[in-house]
Amino acid sequence: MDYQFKDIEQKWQQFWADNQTFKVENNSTKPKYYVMDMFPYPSGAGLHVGHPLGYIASDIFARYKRLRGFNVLHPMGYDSFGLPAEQYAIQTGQHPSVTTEDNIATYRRQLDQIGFSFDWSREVRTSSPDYYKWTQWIFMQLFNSWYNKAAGKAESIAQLVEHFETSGSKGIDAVSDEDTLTFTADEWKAFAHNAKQEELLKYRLTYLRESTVNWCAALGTVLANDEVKDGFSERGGYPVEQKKMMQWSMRITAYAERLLQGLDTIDWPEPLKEMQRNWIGKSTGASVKFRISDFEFRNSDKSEIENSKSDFIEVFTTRVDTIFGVTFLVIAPEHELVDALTTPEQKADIEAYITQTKKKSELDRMADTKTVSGAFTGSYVLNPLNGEKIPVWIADYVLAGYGTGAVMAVPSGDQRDYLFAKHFNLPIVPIIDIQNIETEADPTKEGKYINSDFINGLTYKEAAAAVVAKLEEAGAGKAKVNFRMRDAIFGRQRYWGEPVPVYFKDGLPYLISENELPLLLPEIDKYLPTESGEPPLGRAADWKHPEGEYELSTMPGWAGSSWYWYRYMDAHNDQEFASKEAIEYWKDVDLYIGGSEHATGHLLYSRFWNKFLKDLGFVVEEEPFKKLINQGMIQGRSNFVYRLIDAEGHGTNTFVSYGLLADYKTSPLHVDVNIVENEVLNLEKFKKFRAEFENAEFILENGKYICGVEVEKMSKSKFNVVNPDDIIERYGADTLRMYEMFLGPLEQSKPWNTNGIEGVFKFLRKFWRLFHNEQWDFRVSDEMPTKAELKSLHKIIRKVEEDIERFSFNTSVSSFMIAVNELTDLKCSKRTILQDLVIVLAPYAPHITEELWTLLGNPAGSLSYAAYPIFNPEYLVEDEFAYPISVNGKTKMNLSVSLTLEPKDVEAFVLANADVQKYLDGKTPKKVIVVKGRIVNIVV
Ligand code: ANZ
Repeated sequence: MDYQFKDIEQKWQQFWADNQTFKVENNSTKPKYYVMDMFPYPSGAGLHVGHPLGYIASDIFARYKRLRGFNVLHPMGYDSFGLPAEQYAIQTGQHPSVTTEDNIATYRRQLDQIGFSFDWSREVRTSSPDYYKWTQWIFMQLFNSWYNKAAGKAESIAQLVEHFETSGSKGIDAVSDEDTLTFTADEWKAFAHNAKQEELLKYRLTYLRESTVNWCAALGTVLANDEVKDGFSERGGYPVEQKKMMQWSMRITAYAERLLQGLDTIDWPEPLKEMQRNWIGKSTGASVKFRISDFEFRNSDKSEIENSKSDFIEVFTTRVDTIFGVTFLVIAPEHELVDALTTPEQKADIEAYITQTKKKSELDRMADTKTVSGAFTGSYVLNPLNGEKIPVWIADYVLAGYGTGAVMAVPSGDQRDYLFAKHFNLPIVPIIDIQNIETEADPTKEGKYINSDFINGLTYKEAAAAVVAKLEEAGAGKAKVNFRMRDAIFGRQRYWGEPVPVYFKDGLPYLISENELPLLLPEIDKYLPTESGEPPLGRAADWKHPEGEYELSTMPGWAGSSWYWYRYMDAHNDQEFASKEAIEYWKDVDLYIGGSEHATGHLLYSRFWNKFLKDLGFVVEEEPFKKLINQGMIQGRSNFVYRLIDAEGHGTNTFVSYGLLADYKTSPLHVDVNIVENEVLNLEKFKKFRAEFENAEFILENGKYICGVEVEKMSKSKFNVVNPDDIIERYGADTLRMYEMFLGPLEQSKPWNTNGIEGVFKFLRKFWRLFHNEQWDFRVSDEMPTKAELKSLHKIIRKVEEDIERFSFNTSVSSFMIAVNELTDLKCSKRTILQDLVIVLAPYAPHITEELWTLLGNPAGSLSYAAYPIFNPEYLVEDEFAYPISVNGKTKMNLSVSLTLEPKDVEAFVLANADVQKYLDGKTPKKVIVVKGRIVNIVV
């Protein structure tokens, strides 16, 4: 029979499902291998051909690893909480769970058609209560933990309380809020219950914090920094403003150093690691306290300064060596001391400036390095080393959330400070002996300090150390490491997410008890905030904890995806998020494939939760994803038609073919790529593409309408979306799989171009033909293979092995084509050759190979667990060599001689050759030089 891909593919997909071919157990004598994909958010649009790219690669790898004798875990699931289903619910009233269900069904149907070897018995859905029960449980563990810096890990709040009860706050070295209290054991015991709870909240790894958030009014929620692009929401493009709100936060900063160190231990793409390093943003420097000068001269309320428990401004600097060049201080407009520092004369200026900065987002503030703006508070501080009086300004280039929200400005050392000083006519004290102060001082230049007291003449390193020592002596500063990363906001004012397992009593949060988990998402009448502006959960009638009010925000999108690889290990466990045995067996993900857009979101949060779970002893590995690959984007390949413009400049209903554009005035228009083949427009289909084209006319070239082409993002609005269903319908899944790999290196972005797919399809048909005679009857022979056949086979065995191990999937495809061409030319139908070839091709084209494998007489379904053929280098040894034969130094011809012959036999063989004789012209050679495997030189 000819290659009937449809029947074959359906048959095997059904077989795999019925027989649970890819179900794995959590134990085996084989070594384990865990291959995971970034699970999809099931959107309404379904999959386009770009989505499966990574899934196909990981599936090839998983299938290959099975053939190599590994016990392979290759699961799939759905990241099914999220905004689009909720937006749809707002528009249509349909419950997001219904939309989600429908979308999952579409995804599943599409995924099944591609022939993935997923163990579907382990499917997870983050929105299902038996999953989010454990997301809530992890939240509870975080709430019940604090970070002990001395121990370098998270410990239980109960341990902290015990310490407070025996030793008070002394000896606690924690990552906590800034404003923790100092107390003795007796004082602690005397604290009221609420005061204790308030204090503990400052230590918990998930805690409430008033923070400036990215508030998107149109979406009715807070967004993470990476969900905001240039002041607009990434989803929907709605404006985002800065707003203060009480929010759940995750103390990810506790793990900053470990998150940084861990990067050196994992096999991830370097650019991705670099993005995480930048995000974490470690800076080594110093904190310096500048005492506030003369505050009795000011009218402002002194008690404010006393209340804030400081009569100094603390700055963070990476250039403490420049302290003698400080001529003013700048604090963020949001700094807590602004009110206290503002003198009555300056009040109007300062207030006007604050109003102005509120309009700018933090991103704008960071991005703008040109505009200079600020206002003087009217107050001064004193330089701790030379006692100089320094004015304090506010300006929006200083960010409230970074360092201490205050900088010592050194106009002779820092570009922004320089521009600021110039603009406001503030003094500039040169401290480094270089000509051009606009060039940032080079800290590696040695012995260049001037006007800098005791550090004049020192090197940069010596200077920094000397200044820190002096500051420490004076109690005015110390060395400090600062991280740019902030604690992560952990809440959304939305419906379709995990409820936070917390209720409030007297304004303080308490966990519900573990046996109340899962805290189910309640039903509500509308998916909108309440009239009083509370999140949608505020609408739920009778949704109340016996002890108090439930938290009304839900968890953010990243909650469920921060631990899902563990759930796959033991997906149906209702006692634990995964059993200890399962975790000890699978340990971590060996290969994780997904998009680079998750570089700082998901991949950072997952590492954080993993480290936390490790600290508590629930998991065994410090890092969750050993190796990670980012697949490139598949771009769309858009097609265009060109509308003729008439003399008045109006569009007509006539379209000009691409090759004739030079002769006409036209305007381009996207046309559905599905009605274009090899750039030729299907005119009939075009007339039906839109009603307005019904009577379209065409100016053709050579009787055809040729479309223009451009590479763009694949998107509905550009009519360039290619659906895998259509490709499968036409060519089958095996062709789709191979073709997606054939497009180019996995990591690279590349345009989808259906033009080359025929070639891949023809290859599979040719492969099928190897096993059949002219009449398409299945026929293989049991004859011994020839050397040439063995050579072809072993070349591909080695090539595919090398390629897959290097994740170079595209290069194998062309090698398969070469192998099949060679074997076709050799008219090879030998069982031993073809059977091994089937195994080697199986990871790429699993359906056609399963069919042939059974036709070869093997038990159905056993191909997935066959053994990958062992490469034998002997078959590749060349046994003949085409010697260049040179006569008196001139190469005359080439002559193939067996490489097993010794030089004197080669000589005899060559001289006996009739053609060589002709060149010798009857003469007897004076000398014959044979270099084995290289050349034969005859001197006459
Ligand atoms: C004095 C100085 C002199 C500085 C000099 C730089 C150059 P990174 O590496 O990013 O940590 N800074 C500190 N806190 C800030 C804030 N909240 N907003 C804006 N800028 C802030 O940079 C740290 C440096 O950035 C610090 O060192 C401080 O300026 C500024 F020649 O202090 B520097």
